[in-house]
Amino acid sequence: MTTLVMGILNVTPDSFADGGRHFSLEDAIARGAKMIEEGAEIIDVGGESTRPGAERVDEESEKARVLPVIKELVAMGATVSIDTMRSSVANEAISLGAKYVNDVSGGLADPKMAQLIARNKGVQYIAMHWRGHSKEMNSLAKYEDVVRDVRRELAERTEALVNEGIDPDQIIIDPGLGFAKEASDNWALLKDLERISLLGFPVLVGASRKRFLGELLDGATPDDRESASVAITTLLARMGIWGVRTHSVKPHKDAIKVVERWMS
Ligand code: PMM
Repeated sequence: MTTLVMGILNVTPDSFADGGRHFSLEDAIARGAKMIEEGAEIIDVGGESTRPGAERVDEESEKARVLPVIKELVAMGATVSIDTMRSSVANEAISLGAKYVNDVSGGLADPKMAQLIARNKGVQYIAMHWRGHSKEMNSLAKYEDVVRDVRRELAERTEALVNEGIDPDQIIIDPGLGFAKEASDNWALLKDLERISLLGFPVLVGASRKRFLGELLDGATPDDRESASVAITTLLARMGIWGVRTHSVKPHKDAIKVVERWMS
């Protein structure tokens, strides 16, 4: 199965990776349209920055940022994902046609999220490994064995989601690189991702332009982490991962094509 590319459309003024360049509505839509043209299978629209230390955005501002963009992208025929921890935002996004709910908290931030997904069987739910909001997450990066601990916490989370009525088929899991993780934790998770896959759910990975790549590359800026991000996509595609969440689309699509041809 081909690895899917989920293009990131952060509609926030402070997203660490794109410096808020995609903040205006017209710009966001144009950027989304370009990602569709380049072959992104899913466009992930987010209105709240999850950068370490970030303040939470209020619900109304979050809706005002993402909903008009989702409406336009759905009208263009795109498969849209809403990146939110709030069930109220997810609910309106679903009404506008979003087919994925990407919840970095895996349902922990909003107790009503699981019920919403359980009621919407046509929606896929991405449950990421998460231990707490951005303001506190750096202090929560404490593991005995990061792969074992993340795997156990994801297993507990998915079990709780299924107990709330979500179909296992609706669930995609994500190890949550950079979320309550040190650089070494991210590398350990990538190296041993197979153990996370063994939980039996499709796996999405978001490594694109993250800080641990900057650390590896002697302080490279987010834009300068692009080739390293593509290298990670190549390795993930080689292991048959379900999807990658990336800022650029074309270079990642090309990398996946190379892997597919190589393996054919
Ligand atoms: N990372 C960010 C935001 N949302 N969602 C998922 N499922 N996985 C991630 O790794 C993830 C995410 C933060 O990165 P960004 O600010 O570059 O979007």
